[in-house]
Amino acid sequence: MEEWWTREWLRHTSAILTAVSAVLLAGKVVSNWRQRRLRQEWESIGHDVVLLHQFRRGKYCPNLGPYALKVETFLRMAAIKYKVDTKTPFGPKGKCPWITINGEDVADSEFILEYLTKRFNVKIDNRFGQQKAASLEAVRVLADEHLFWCVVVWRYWLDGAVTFLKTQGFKPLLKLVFPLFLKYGMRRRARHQGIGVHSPDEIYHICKKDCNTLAGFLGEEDFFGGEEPCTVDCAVFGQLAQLMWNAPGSRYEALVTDVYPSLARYCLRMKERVFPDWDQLLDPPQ
Ligand SMILES: N[C@@H](CCC(=O)N[C@@H](CS)C(=O)NCC(=O)O)C(=O)O
Repeated sequence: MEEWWTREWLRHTSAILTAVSAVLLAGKVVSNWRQRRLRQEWESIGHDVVLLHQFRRGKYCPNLGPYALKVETFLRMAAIKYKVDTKTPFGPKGKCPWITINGEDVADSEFILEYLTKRFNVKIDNRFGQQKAASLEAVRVLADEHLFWCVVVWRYWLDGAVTFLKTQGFKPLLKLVFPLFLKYGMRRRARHQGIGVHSPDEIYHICKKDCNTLAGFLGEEDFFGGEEPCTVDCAVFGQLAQLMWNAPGSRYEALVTDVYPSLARYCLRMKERVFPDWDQLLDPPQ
């Protein structure tokens, strides 16, 4: 009886393995070459100019990502020169946004803001004492690490990205794939994070409570930093902007426009102050 691994079988198998290895190698070479080319392009933007890697612009809000909007807001408030790259939105930690500056990459919005504050000696928070700075940090964590989850879980899972897609100019194929891909992925993540075990009404209730806290903290002030915006305003604005502009017609939008209108007025104030060119940044520009 002939062995199952005849010479013929071995020849075929090794040919297949060689072909697969050649394809993988070619893929690696192309990706390395593309990466080198991109790096050269990025380095040509100039010394101390930040390249902000983020998602494409939206129809009503310059960014669908709250953390990218946070970084862009900070860059403007601190008058740091920057350019936007939307070809490579995901960085070394697999998240958006990230930046490249003088050939160095920095990922995570909060690390980015800390890095830039140091590098450019940004003084917008210098007026705060330790106690005020601590309560502002608590507000930031509420916005970045808590409110964020309510909004993304509603956006991608509970609403299946239906409302959200109205705010973006994605190509038809992406519009089809996006909800399928994100809906179940977001459900799994939300369960791991903890918020995903609650009912839609409970998630809305949690979001409302966060908005209530933010409105309470803001009080009669113009900004979370008081008369002038501070670094934490970048984070809060990044998150609230998603409710204000990227949730049209939903009860999540109504949380800022109807239930806590001081938050809507705050969003408009930040927009006017930091993004006078907001309408031109939209896709399509207004
Ligand atoms: N802690 C990060 C969070 C960044 C983040 O979660 N970004 C989202 C977009 S808003 C993302 O990249 N999600 C893709 C993923 O998690 O796979 C920061 O502050 O930058």
